[in-house]
Amino acid sequence: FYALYMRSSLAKRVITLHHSPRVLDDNSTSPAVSPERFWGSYRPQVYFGMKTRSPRSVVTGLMWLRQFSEADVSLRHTCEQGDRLQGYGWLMHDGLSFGVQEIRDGDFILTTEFVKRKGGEHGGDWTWRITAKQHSSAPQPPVISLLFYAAADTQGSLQAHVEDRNRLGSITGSSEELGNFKITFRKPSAGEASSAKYASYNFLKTVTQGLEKLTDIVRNSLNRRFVFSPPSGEKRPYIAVDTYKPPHHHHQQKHADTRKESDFVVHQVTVQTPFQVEVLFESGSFRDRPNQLVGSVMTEELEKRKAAFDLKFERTFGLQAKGFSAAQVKFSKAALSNMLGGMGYFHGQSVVQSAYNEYPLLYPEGALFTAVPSRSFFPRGFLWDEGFHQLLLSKWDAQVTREATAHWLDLMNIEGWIPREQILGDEARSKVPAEFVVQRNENANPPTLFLALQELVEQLPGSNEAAQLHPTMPFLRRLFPRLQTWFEWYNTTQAGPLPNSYRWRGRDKDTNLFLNPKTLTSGLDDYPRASHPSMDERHVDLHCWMALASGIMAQVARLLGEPDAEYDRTHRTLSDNALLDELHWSDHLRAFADFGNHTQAVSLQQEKVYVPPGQPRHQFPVARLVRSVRRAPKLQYVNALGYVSLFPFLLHILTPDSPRLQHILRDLRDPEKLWTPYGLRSLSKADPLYMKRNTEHDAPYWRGPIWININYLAVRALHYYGSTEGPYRETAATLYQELRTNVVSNVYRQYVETGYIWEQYSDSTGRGQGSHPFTGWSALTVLMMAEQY
Ligand code: 6A9
Repeated sequence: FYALYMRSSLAKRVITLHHSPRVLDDNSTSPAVSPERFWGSYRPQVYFGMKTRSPRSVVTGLMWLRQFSEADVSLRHTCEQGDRLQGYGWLMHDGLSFGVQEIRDGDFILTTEFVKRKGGEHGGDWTWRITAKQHSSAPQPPVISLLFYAAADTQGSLQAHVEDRNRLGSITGSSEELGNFKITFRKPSAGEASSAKYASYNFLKTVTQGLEKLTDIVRNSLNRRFVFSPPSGEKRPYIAVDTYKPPHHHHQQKHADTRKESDFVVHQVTVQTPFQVEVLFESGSFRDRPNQLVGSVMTEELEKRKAAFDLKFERTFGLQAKGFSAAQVKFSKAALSNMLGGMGYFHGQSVVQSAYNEYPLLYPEGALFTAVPSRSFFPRGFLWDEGFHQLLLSKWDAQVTREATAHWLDLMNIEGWIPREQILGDEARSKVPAEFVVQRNENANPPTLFLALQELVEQLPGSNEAAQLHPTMPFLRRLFPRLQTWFEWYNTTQAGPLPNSYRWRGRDKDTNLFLNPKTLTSGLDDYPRASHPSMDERHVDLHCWMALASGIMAQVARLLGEPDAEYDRTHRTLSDNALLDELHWSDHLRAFADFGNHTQAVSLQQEKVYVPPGQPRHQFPVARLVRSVRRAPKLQYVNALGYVSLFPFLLHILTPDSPRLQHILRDLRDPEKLWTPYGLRSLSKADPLYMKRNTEHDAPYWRGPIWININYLAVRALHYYGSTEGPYRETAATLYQELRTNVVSNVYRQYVETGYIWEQYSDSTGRGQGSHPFTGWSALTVLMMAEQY
């Protein structure tokens, strides 16, 4: 009985939240406490949409389609790489009150703008303006349908108000957090001052059982029975939403959706380019508004905010002053804006598992305000990405960094664990294949949020008195108990085999199916580690992350007047260059390295399939690739040269006079190893696993391509060693200039050529590759341009 009891109480630990008071008050994101951040473009997964920072927000959004195309109906809604847009993203966004986005879709360009206005008790008003222009000089300007919608999420209600037959003039509604509100759809015009344009109207009023179903509901309701007949032009049938009947729940349907139905209303306007159309949201509690935020008032507001944005951007990053061209500054604004405009507010439960659960469990419900790596492919929170995101955002708006960090730390369980990938809510879940959903509590991810905290601490005023009055201080005070547990969690659960060594848990188990079993938890996925995962491993990157984390723990503790001696001692120990040498320097490789049970004599080969004599070959399974090990592994340093070898340098653990720097700087500058004209490649060109697939289905990822987060750390480290006294100061300073120029020029060039910022860059051509747009850590290019580290 006791054993059983123990087991079930251990099983509950993984879903028991940390006991210290939350960093965020329950109502911290409410319109009463934070009215100016209540509404926002917090739906990064759609091309254009807004919601509030509340658990079950009414959402608003835009879909569109081009009429009279040869091709199939191309309904646009969620950001999809398959849509093959030539480019889209926020060009300006202050993270607070306005944004300007440009979307290039074939022969037309949509500009989507919003402006918010304070007033009342529910987060105020906002107006959207969509401007459509013909892009190329096609014989006829395209006819486009914009589909504006509002959808409730299990609470609140929406009423559709129809004027003249098919035209939905407005939606009124109410919800717990918004009170009463009205959304008005203005008629399109050719431009702000010009008169109305011919347009056709349609609408849909129905219900949905979840926000992830909106696209399908609209798609299934589309009908070609409508006729577009402009006064001076031919009549043509066009596609529009039609009365939609929710599917019947038959008794046979075992897994019929039993979720609550919520109102969903769509307004469709079909009009030929060029045109402009406005939608306004008015909050019922906002009673004394001076005028409506439309037409010239809207234009004026937009102009004001754009000017303020430009001013703040230059004040913050000083790129014009540094001599960057107007086009480069525009690119840089787009990079920052798309990170800000890509911030999401998610709500829901992770699916988690520990060694004590036979089946995965649902984590407690939680909220996450976070930036996302990519609006199309990964529109959700990733733990170690977020530390990099906040390095940039903290320069723009430290409050964003405090709030995002607080949300992340409030997701910690009693053990001190934070799930690495946050897939919260059905909408987020619908984008992730089942096998990637479950998060395991043995698994870490680099504690990069310490980098962001370091930045917040550095921003504190110099005098202790002034510092104590700064808003970062109460934040740190509330954060501290959680930081302590978080640090302790890494320090204990990821401990290595020797004192003061560390080991990533959660490496791939089926060793023989991979050329080198992956280490997703380290963030560097397929970067080569010991060929045979074992308890004897020690990982140099994790060692360095812990040296960094302990140093910042000590710093924060001192600021707060908390005991710092233990953290300080750990920091000194882990930063001790002699210890680092002992644990991780390989004389043979002349590089820092992981240690473990390793052989480099591995390759992928076709599995032998036994076909009995006389039997037809095709009746037997196709041979798959499996690993063949030609020489037995033994305990030794891992012969990989790449990002992991650089960590003692990347995180400034090496003292400026360390002779190891000489080797590192040499490898870094060697084109046969890490150097390329576009940035540092992840794995040496001379490495046996350079650009090798891990399985037949698994292309090289961190085995050659250039990643901007690590290049940012490298540029920052060169800046540090290049401006600190020591024998390698000059070499570092020269390399700093070169590497910075290479990375910045290439990311910029690719943006101009392709319309996107990318997840990684090819080390042979510099071409952007992987998911896009990727304005997570690749947007750190802005900081390299600004030389702010
Ligand atoms: C797979 C696909 C519809 C991989 O940027 C997020 C992470 C990084 O943290 C990590 O370091 N990316 C890097 O190696 C992307 C991970 C995406 C995993 C989800 C599911 C669903 O596609």
